Amino acid sequence: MTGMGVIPKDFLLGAATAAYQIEGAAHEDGRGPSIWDTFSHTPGRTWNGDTGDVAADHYNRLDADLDLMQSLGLEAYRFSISWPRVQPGARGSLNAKGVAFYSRLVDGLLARGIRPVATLYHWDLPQELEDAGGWPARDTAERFAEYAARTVEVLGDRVAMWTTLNEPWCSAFLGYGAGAHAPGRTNGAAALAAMHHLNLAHGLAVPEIRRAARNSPEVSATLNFHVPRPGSDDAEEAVRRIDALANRSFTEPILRGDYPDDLLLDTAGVTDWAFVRDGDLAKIAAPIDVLGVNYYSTVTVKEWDGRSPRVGNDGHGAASGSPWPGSEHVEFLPQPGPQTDMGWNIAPDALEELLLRLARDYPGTPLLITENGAAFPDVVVDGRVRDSARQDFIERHLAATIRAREAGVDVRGYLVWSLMDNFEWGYGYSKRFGIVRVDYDTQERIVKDSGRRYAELIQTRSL
Ligand code: GBH
Repeated sequence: MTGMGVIPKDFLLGAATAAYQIEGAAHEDGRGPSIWDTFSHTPGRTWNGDTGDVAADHYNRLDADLDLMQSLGLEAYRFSISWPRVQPGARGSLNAKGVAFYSRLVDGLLARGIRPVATLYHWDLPQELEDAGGWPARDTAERFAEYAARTVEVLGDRVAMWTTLNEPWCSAFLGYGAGAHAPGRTNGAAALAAMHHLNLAHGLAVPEIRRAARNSPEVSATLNFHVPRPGSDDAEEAVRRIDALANRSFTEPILRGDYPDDLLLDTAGVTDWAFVRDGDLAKIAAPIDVLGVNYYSTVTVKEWDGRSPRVGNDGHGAASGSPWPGSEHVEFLPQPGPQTDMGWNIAPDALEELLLRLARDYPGTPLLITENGAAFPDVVVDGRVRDSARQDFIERHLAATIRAREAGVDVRGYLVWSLMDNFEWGYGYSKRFGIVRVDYDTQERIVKDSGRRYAELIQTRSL
């Protein structure tokens, strides 16, 4: 059956979003400020000065958006909970109005037969915690575990799948190293301390979630994976360095209870690693039930020869720092082949390869694609959004995922990024990832051709 694939009945198909990217309502119902409010309101930090103040106004359009999800036939919906909305100031009891919103969201999903997949942290750190040191400070990990416990206490009777952190690599290395994300700091040692405290936050939260949930939930972390490719004949070392800093910096402590030796060596000139205390690694390695995998593209790397002009250290725009402490000399070459509107190359085979590798390196850990998708400029013709490039992207990556599953990888589902167009962080509203178009003037939603096709895939279960 060449070109045809069957999507198994128990393979979960859904879509994902994140609080700051869609909710808006930045000042409503007692929500406090996060580092992304501060960052996006700082001139020069985001494209066009865009902020998430209004975004897709999802906070005020919840019921209509739930109906939209139902009309697409989604089996699962991955959303994130805004920490500053449910616990403004990051201390003490929860904000009832903030909790009420997520409670309505969860009930609305369950009423429509859609499985809620809740992420506790998708980058919106309460500003008060950043003022006290942010992720480079150990206390932030303790505060996160407490917020997780309190939040699961109120929603854990209905949510069966929890994710601690979304893409801690981005929080640590884009936030504190490159400065391309909030809080916009550019210090390699701080980025590595942030990495460790994010790992610790995850590990401290896992038992809290299990204790507070009362329904034996599936607990996970979501990591973003870089798939580095050699950009020259002698690029093995560059590939190894990027894999260590981007991938094994999180998979090894979380799934094996240790930091890789090569990572320690590569960063020895940047930090003495004194932030790792006795007992931390055992806590970080608290068993999880699922690993969330976010995959977008490969990167092509090589060692800088020290002579020719150095190529930029990745596609993170105007950032003044580096997300690669100790490996700043690695060059990121322009990507061969077709690309999305982000300048990221399109490589579905690399997703299949990544899944096979994770299954081999970390056997016994079920996987879930928690994000995969693409930005393309929309072509709107007579009110219809002709986004065949996005449709093709999704179909090919879903097919790659199914191939990995047929090869024996325990991959449980695929959640497309994103349900709807949204605030694309430093790129503001200039990039559209949705399978549903958002008109930011009217807040009208239009299901794109990719969304129609996705709904059909869910129904027919054939590719
Ligand atoms: C995710 O980040 C986020 O979870 C989500 O909020 C966001 O909207 C979505 O993806 C789309 O960006 O940058 O050239 O080095 C993904 C972040 C994307 C970071 C791929 C690493 C590698 C290519 N990752 N990127 S490059």
